[in-house]
Amino acid sequence: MQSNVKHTTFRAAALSGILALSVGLSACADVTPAAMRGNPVPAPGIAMAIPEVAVAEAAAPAAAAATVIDTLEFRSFEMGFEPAQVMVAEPGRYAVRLINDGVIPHDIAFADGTKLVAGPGETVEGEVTVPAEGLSFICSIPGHEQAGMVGNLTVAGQAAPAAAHDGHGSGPVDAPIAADPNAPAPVRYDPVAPPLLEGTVHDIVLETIEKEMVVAPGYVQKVWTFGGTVPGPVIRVKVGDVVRIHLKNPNGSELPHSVDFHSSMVAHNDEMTDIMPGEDKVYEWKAEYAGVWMYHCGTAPALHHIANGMYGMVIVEPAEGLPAVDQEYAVVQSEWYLGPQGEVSDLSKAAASAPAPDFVLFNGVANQYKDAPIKVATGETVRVFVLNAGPSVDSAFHIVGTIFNTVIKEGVKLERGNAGNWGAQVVDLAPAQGAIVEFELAEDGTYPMVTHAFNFVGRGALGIFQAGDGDPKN
Ligand SMILES: [Cu+2]
Repeated sequence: MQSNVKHTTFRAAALSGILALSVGLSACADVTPAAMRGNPVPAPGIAMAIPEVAVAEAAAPAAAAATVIDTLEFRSFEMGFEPAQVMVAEPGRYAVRLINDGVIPHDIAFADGTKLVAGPGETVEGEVTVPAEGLSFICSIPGHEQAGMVGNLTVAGQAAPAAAHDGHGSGPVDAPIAADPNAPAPVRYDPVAPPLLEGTVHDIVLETIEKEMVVAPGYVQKVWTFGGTVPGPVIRVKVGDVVRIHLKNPNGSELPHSVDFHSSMVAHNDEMTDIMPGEDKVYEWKAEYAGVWMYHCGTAPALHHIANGMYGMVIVEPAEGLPAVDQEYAVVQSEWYLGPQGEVSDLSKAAASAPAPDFVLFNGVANQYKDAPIKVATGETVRVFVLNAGPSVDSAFHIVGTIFNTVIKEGVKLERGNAGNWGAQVVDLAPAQGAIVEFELAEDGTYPMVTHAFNFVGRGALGIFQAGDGDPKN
């Protein structure tokens, strides 16, 4: 265990500043710890500006200010605190300094409700009272606790506080989440693939929208999206096109976001960097290779931003285009790891080494094409662009009752009419892989679309293609 914080130079240089700050804080009407919300470090002399009456009121608490025992300094980063385990000599009032070395906002939220929030590169100060039994702390920004931003303050000679951290964030969920009978009906994601964008240079606005979504009948989650839907919009271009993505993170978002287009060749630390709420940036790329590609948010923890809805499909056709077919659909397989109703998905579930998603699904909503089948005419040619967005589970994409006569998976092609007349039953897609499959439905009836990993079929990975009226008997 690490002993106390490194405060030597800080203390020598800034003790008087801390004391002044303590007086300033005490002068506020509400001095409860919960009222502290990351007070920026005051400029020198700011305490002198406090009105006289406030100073007078602060006379009694000034004694409390004198009892500040020491200064505890924490650095936050993606994703942790340094130090994370701190032992203090005695219970009592401590000054707290949070230095955010990270590139995204963090906070330090103590179990008693005290919280300091620091933007990237920012330093904030406050105070906390450490009881004899110690205090645990986390970063309360969604996902950060589960990603490792946890720590403990202990008092010398006392047992460590319980690891559980009540009342903060959305900790691990052990009990199954119950369906809410009053949840609205899910919104169906249109599976029809969009047409090729016209022209050769495309300006596309992509907004990172945080919102509530019904992810399965009875289950509402606070999801993060591109463009307000999960998956985000399908972007369809051809080899040689230039795509300029205008990524916007609206004011009012809770989190920074970013985007990573697998269809592009750009430096990770250039186009894919985070943008804060209220910011925007342009991510320009040239479509050099044909394929079915993933795009996703890469902001740390990327697992959480993907698991919470930030992914979509790019179709890059060859320059000469794809042969015409009668129907085209776009299907994205992914997983939901439910958090409590109305909250974000549970990162600790998603991060399990053997992930057990609550739902595996096509186009964001469990069972939506079982409940409202995709209707085609018997015998017509059907093309499906398939992407496995994961984040972590493989797809064994299969349509019961037909055979794929064409599969183009990650640049490898099985083509209708090949010598030998080879066909395919399943296209195997690891997370982030994409494919094109083509088939026909031989007679009127229903043809279930599944991942042939059948443990997931009962968890939402079931859709129906309906040929004709769906009844083979008439
Ligand atoms: Cu994001």
